[in-house]
Parts: sequence; structure tokens; C-alpha cells
Amino acid sequence: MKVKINNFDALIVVDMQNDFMPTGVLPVPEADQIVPSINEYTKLFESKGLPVFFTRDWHPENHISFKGYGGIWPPHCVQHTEGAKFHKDLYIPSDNKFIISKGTSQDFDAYSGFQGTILNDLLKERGIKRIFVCGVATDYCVKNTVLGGLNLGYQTFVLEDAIKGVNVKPDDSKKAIDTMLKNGAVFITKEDISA
Ligand code: VGL
Ligand code: ZN
Repeated sequence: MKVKINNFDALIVVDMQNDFMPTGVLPVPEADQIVPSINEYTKLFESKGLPVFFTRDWHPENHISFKGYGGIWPPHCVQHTEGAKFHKDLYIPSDNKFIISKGTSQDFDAYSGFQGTILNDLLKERGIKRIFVCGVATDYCVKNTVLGGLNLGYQTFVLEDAIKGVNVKPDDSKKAIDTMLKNGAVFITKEDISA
């Protein structure tokens, strides 16, 4: 398939934070290996003057998703900690980029970058019609951001060569991919993009 990037496209990079890297507290296997691929996509969008949105988990230290506070996860991506920072090699453009923090209230969790954020408003304001999603984790925040984008009416592409799953159960990522496909997401790689 050939996809030509146009002026109504935006890139969304999901949760490429230290705590989700293989050495982090909530490791997504091989998450660090997609950094170069994500950087290529970011530079492509930047070179066309298109916006890039970086979501991040940004939890208070007593967040509802944490073990001991009603949730299932070890404490992760606590606001202002090293673990919440983006991977050190993740390329962040100096202009036309937006950091979207989610899960910022103690009593509300957000797997989707659209939940409780201004992401949809920022996209709409810019006339964005299509979103291209990459990052981690395939089976949680990537999946929910993609489904959110589809429900909000965006044509949604998943960048297959720039996602990784956590796979709490071994086939979680596979199931997530099936669900995204069923809901209308289109999976592509760099080879499919014609600049
Ligand atoms: C995520 C688990 C908990 C994710 C966030 O970014 O996919 N997963 N919080
Ligand atoms: Zn989280």
C-alpha cells in the first residue's frame, strides 16, 4: 500500500518513557529498539512541517493504577521522576511538537492519549484528519489511543515497525492488533510511505 503524507496528517508517539523501557519498572520488551524507527518518523513529519504529539504517562505517586491503590501496575511514570522522562535518544523537534500528559489525576487512569487531555482539540484546531500512531505499549496505550482516534473520526494508521507490546499474557499484542484492525486501523511500515 502507498500512503502519501499530506497537510492534514499528524504523528502521535505514545509513552516512550524510561519506566517502559527494558530497564524500567514496567518493562516493555525491546521498547528501546524502536527508538531509531520512531525518530525517522518524527523527522519525516518535522521535515513536512507537520505536528508531532508525544503522549506520556504522568501519574501522581498514589495513582489509582498502582498496586496498593487499587490498580495492577507497579508504581511507574511518577510525575517529575527519572522514570517518567522520555528515552534519552528519543528525538523531540524544537517546534510544532506537543507533550500530552495523561493519567495525571490520582483517581483517573488513561490508557488513551485522548482521555482527559486536549489532544483531540489540538488535532481539530489544526484540521488534522489522519493520525499515525507509534510507541508503547501495543496492548495498552497504543491500542486505546488508536481506538480513541478511530471513534473520534480520524483515519488511523498504526506504524507497525515502531510499536512494542508488554504482553502480560503472551498473545495480548496479537489480540490488540486484531481489535485495532477490526475497528478500522490500517497497519503500515516505512516502505508504505511515499514522501
Ligand atoms: C501503559 C500500563 C500502565 C502504557 C501505561 O503506556 O501502555 N501501560 N500505564
Ligand atoms: Zn500508567
